[in-house]
Amino acid sequence: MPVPSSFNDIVMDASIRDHVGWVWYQRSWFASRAWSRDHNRVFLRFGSVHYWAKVWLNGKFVGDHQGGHLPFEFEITDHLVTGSINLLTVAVNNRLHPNTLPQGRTTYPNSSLYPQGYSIYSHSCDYFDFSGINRPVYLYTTPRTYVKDVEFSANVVNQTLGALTYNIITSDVQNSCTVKLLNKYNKGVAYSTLCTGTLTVEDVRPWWPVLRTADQGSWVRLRGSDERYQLAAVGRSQCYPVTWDNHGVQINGENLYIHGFGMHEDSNIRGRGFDSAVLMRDINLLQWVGANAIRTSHYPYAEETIAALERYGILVIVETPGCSIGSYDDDLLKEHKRILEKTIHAHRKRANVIIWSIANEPSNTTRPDAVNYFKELAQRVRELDPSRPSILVTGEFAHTNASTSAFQYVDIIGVNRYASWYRDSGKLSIIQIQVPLEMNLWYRTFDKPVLITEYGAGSLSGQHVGPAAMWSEDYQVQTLRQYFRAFDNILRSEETFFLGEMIWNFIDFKTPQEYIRPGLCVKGVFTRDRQPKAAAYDVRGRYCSLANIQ
Ligand code: GCB
Repeated sequence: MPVPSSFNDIVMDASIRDHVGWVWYQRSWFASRAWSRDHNRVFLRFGSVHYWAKVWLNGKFVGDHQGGHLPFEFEITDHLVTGSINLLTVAVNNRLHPNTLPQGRTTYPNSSLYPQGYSIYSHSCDYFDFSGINRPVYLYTTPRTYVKDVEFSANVVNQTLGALTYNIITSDVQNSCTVKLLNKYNKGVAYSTLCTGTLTVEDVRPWWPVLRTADQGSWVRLRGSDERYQLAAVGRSQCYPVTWDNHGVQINGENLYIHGFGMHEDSNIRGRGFDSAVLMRDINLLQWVGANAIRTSHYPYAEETIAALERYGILVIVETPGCSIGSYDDDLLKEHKRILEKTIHAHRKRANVIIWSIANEPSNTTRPDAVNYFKELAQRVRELDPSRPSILVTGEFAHTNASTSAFQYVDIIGVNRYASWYRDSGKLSIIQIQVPLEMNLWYRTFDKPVLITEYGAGSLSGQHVGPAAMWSEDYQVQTLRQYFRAFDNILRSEETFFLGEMIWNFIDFKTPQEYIRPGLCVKGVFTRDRQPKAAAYDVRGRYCSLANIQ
């Protein structure tokens, strides 16, 4: 199997495409003597393996990891044989359980209509659960003493004076570090010899989502005191203060209006496998259409993706894999907290990460067990990252007016709403009536900003029906136009609470086999091979004018 890639769509074998359980990967390679342990440490890093990975090197167990959308790594210095061939073995199990995120279920029908031992497997979300080693695998070395991590936060004082507070975490205690802050032309702008401190920079320009050119931004480079280790790029820190209140979210004091998409990591053949060409195509489409934000529905995306979006000034709502949670208990809460912590840890340094999404469409959000569950998770976000707001995304049929529901604990209400699709199918005219009413009701109930995180209509690319009817491109165009009018009405009203609009979905994506969809969720504004449908031109008109782009 190629890596990175999902294994499902590579082969002409349905039993592999639909496989649930263990699969084994093996790879051998020659490790240079230059990597010898006298001078270096060697690490093995996985961008993500879906869902549970067990790793051996040369037959010796190295470690395991659970969680299908998060990076993990092991130090393999003591397992590696330099000057020789090494054998890496990775066992991967994609079976989801009621206590994994997302949840899955295996049932055994008690019926003579099925053979003995027959099992039925399903998972909680509607996307195809692509599995395998989905993201890149890296081998890298560090010196024996090395920089393990850098914590930092930045602020702008007095309009143009930047202050970067940092803490360098090293593998062994160090008395001094060489710290140099570079601007985007790689010119040093601040220096220190302390491992913990604050650097100030004159004349900084506050960050704002830009659309068009890639901005390398100001990177921080740090050198360990042994002069041999340089952390290439730790990414741009959160260089701006995000603030929020019950009316909206501000960046550097300026109100933000979000116009973007819910997405999936999904492409033909590779499935969820990371592909830098697909990523660049997506960024080009996001820029062309004028989007300023995406939500990593319904799991955290590759680090490479968030970093590339940062360079191009596209905001990101990072979501945990808590999709359509159907039952709550202490074990699941523990797992959700663990995954939430790892998600925040993986993406917290990116300037474009603006909101943490705790879950998408949980069920029974008024039930005491759910209320308590989300209270704890919202509290955990606040403890881990008080500098960004949290969001919880409602399902289509959540109770708008139950002020004691789980939504009371988060900072922003995310609303998924498919008027004239799942409800009142084919009745386009109700959109303008229902959508403003409901958004208002969410706001009134919770006194918090409301972001429409999903809305849209399915369209089969190339299908045209006049007058517009469901599944045609015409219907998708008409649906979005009705929503745009509804949003404009909300924005014109006296009350300010509407944080923005996110279409479901950016692209058509693969779904499990079922009779309500033709193998794909076709709500994409672009096809799965990343070509515009008719609706894309309307969206471009609106988003570019919202972004003030000609
Ligand atoms: C939703 C879900 C999303 C689905 C979408 C749909 O509410 O959040 O995962 O794909 O509806 O198209 O049904």
